[in-house]
Amino acid sequence: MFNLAFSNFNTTEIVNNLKTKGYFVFEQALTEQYVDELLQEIDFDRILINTNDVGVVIASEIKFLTHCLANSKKSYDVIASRKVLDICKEYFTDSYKLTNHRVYKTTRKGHMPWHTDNNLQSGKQLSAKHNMPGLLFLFYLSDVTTNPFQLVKNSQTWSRNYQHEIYLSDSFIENSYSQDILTLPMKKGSVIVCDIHAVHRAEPFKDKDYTRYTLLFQVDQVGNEYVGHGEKNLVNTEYLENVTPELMDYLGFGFKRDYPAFPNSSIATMKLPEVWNVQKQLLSQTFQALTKKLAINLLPGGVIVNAKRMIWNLKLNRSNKK
Ligand SMILES: O=C(O)CCC(=O)C(=O)O
Ligand SMILES: [Fe+2]
Repeated sequence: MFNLAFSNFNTTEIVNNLKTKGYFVFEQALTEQYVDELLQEIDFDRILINTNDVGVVIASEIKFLTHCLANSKKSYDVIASRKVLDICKEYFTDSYKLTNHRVYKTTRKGHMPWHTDNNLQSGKQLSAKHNMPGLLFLFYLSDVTTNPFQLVKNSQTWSRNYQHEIYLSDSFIENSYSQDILTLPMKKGSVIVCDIHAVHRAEPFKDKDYTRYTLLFQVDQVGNEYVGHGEKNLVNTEYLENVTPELMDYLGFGFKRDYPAFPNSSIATMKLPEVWNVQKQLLSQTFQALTKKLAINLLPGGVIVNAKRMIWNLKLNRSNKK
């Protein structure tokens, strides 16, 4: 999973960086092969509509697999890796929890505002900023040349002064902090860890041929006064190999979760070409469903049961002969 250079990189040094500078960056932390295999687990072309599973949804130009702990073993293994847990264990002074996570594919354009991730929510809405310590982990799953993560250096020390703002304006940051902006174009597999109180964004872009893949997750030191803080973690039990109390606490076993999965999606958050694609798929599936319904309605029930029995026996005979 991780390149040796990252696995062997001293955790205390990572944590010192986080504590003193508010961020830590490592190029190509994940191996290329691992990233390729992770992306193969996710079919970004299959969008959830009356599908009885977790999967991909669309919100404007971004496709999300929010519940990657349930649908991508490779994502699970990164999020629950010893290295990540070690960083958290050393960084936080009290129990910490995974509060949200997702893999997403960004295309064409985006204009993310400057913001911090210390958010409290009431239902779907951001309601206030909190003071809990927290870490944002962001892995690039493709070479990021455009739309890179940007961070305002040292902003974790002053962002509290703007707690009443949901976002900070582009002009405010450009006028007051342009010298402090760190822009991070990096290769596939690179990781950025940063204090959730640091002001950051994905640099705005417009390029119809560009695609960026990202794995993001956030860990907060959730105290008892914030019961319900975080999105629910749907975990595929097949992925859990070594269930320790540490892991259970991190994944939030038995801990209440009040926030809806991000993004809040529906047909209305899809772009017209995507809606059109879905219409095409629906048309062919509707046709299939209609033909099946017609056959079922026309044939007596007994005939269908007998046909199924015949098919079953044919298959059985064929496999017995092998
Ligand atoms: O994708 C990125 O570069 C930043 C994402 C981010 O900050 C967020 O989703 O809160
Ligand atoms: Fe963010």
